Amino acid sequence: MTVKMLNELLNIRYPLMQGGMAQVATGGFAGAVSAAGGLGIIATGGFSTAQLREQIALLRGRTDKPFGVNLMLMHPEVEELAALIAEERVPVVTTGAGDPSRYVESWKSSGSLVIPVIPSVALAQRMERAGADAVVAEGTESGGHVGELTTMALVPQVVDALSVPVIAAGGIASGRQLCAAVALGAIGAQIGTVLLASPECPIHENYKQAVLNARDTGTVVTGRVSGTPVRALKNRMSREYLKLEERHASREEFEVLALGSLRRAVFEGDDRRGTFMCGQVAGMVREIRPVAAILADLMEGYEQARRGLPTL
Ligand code: TUI
Repeated sequence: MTVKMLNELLNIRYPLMQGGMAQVATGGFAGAVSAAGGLGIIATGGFSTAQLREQIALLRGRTDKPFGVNLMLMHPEVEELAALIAEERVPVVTTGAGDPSRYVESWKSSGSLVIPVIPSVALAQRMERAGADAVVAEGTESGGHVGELTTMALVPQVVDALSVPVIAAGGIASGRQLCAAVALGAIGAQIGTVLLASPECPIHENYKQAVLNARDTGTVVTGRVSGTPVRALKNRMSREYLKLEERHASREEFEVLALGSLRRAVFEGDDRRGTFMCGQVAGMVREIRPVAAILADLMEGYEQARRGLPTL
């Protein structure tokens, strides 16, 4: 039986889609990913409903390739954003940080493919029952809001539990890792961290440099004890956060520290008070390369890895 890979499912060149990337993934950036042959995705985290409408128009003005919108379900305007996504007939909808079940019908009836991002088998099964066309199984290696399981443990368990296709995410920055994800039963991969180091990515230069400088152990998860677990680069901000967690600080103290911290990283490059969301593969990212080169290298590395697998 031949498997339909992500590129065929989405009618794009490569089996690669971009992660949600709150505050980062504008219409311009997502358009660059789609133009390069992946699936670019506009993030809603950081945009109002009116701004999302503008970003979709901007992307559509630059490329007629398929694209997606990621609905961050903790967004204060979640209902309005969900309605706009249906109205705009966005080709692909991904979701994060919650259960999108109640919107799936409306998106599907307006013609979208619905691909929720999930961190566990139970949520994956709930998404299949709600009518999802596929799921992204995202391991804790990812940047941003993460679950507990690693990609290696999560992906095959989700593949075995579902009949719809599974896309792997978390810890994928090279062709070798894409090949491993396909070996686990995924039809493609969602990538984020590796795309931060591109000229097209609209983050502050300090953010890019911090990713380039990071080593394998350069990220940490804050909020595992209190609230929402988020993986980001280790810096003064994450250390302060962990200190608050150790002494079981109040919700207000966390809010004062964390409120606006992603914006301070993305727009100001503030290494002291910013949250530089980033995955564990930061240690593999060594240079700034155009998005098209990043995607092409991933695919070349994939073919090399496939051919290089030893027969036992
Ligand atoms: O959503 C992500 N990654 C994100 S969202 C984000 S924006 C943000 N900023 C600050 C604090 C929190 C969020 C940055 N990165 N990945 C997909 C993902 N979804 N990871 C975990 C989940 C998830 C968690 C709970 C999905 C469903 C879920 O359901 C709970 C329930 O039962 O409703």
